[in-house]
Amino acid sequence: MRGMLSPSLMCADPLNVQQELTVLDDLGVDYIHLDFMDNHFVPNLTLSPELIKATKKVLRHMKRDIHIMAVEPQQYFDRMDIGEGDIVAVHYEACPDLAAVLADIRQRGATPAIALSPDTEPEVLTEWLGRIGMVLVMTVYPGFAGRPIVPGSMEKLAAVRRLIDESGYHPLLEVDGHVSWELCREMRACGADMFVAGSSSLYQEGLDIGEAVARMSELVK
Ligand code: S6P
Ligand code: MG
Repeated sequence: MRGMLSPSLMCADPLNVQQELTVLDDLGVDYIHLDFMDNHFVPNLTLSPELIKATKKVLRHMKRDIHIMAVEPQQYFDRMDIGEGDIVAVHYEACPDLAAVLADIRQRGATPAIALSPDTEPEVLTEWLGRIGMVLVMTVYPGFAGRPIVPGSMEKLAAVRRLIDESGYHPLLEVDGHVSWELCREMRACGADMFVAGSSSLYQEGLDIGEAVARMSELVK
């Protein structure tokens, strides 16, 4: 399978959200990465549930890749209008009843996913791989764009890849955090399928978005 891009909307121009979405959609990008934060699980706030819901009005082909960095993530599902076609990642560390949260996402017709913060061991995934459509590995500490990669992240990505391959299940593997021009190829070699592209790549100032998408797609193909 070719590597897929998931540009991070929190890194795009906040005054031109609709245009940013339309341009990416027209370029044939597979996913748009939508970060939600609650200022508790992480010390920041980003896209609102209402903005995440509103993206549905303009997206035609591009799918929503929703990353919820919040405790009790279920409380936001209605407000984000989660449904068919969405991938919804909740944090392993934030869900005491993970089975119920994943079942809720699936029941809405969306694809459940588990996100792992940098300090969480890959092995916690073992019992869940048959119940999810994607694993999101964070290679920076969650909460902000523009952070440095956490040492050991490549090894962790490769370890999650092995775990998935040995499980007999086929969830996608997404990498989120400092997916730079320099590192995205190595992340691909470690087994990532989906690449969250933010301030380390697509959203660097002065780049033509069409050229940047083409260049990154080629690097992770
Ligand atoms: C961070 C969030 C990420 C960022 C992404 C930004 O907590 O989950 O999705 O948007 O990491 O990309 P970069 O290249 O600035 O790290
Ligand atoms: Mg994210």
